[in-house]
Amino acid sequence: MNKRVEVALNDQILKEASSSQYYLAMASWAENNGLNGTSKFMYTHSDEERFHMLKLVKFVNERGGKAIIPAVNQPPTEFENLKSVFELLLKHEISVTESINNLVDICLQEKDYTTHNFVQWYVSEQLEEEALARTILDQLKLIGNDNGGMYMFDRDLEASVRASAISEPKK
Ligand code: OFO
Repeated sequence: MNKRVEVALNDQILKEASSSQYYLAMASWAENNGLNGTSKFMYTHSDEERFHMLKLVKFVNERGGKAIIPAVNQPPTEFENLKSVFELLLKHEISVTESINNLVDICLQEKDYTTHNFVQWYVSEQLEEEALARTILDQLKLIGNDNGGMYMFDRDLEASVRASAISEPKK
């Protein structure tokens, strides 16, 4: 496997692992603050990021490279409020998108069209994830500081996680 591509894929493994831990920290914070829907959403999201990481690990190894299982930095234990959690999620996803785009660039420069093809799955995934985070933030902006609205939001989020688990059991 092309060395430069291998290094970039390993960097991405670290990013996906860090994303998984970050969202796990958010899930745990939400659970401790009575936000069950948000907590379920974040636990699910954390699992998805772990799956993104595993997909990369397997790809690197199957293509004759060596996947490096990384140590990750400890994520925060406290968050300001519900809105700031989703703002951080969007900010984080935007940085992941940049790194995926960088990976696409490297594949093209190195003429590694197989990896380029593989990475397209991540390009579409990022599109979806950013769009979802923006939709959620728009809803939270409308709710403002209304506690009743916040309660409904959390409940709706729980229902949507349950519904998507039924329609697409694994990602
Ligand atoms: Fe949400 O990031 Fe993975 O790819």
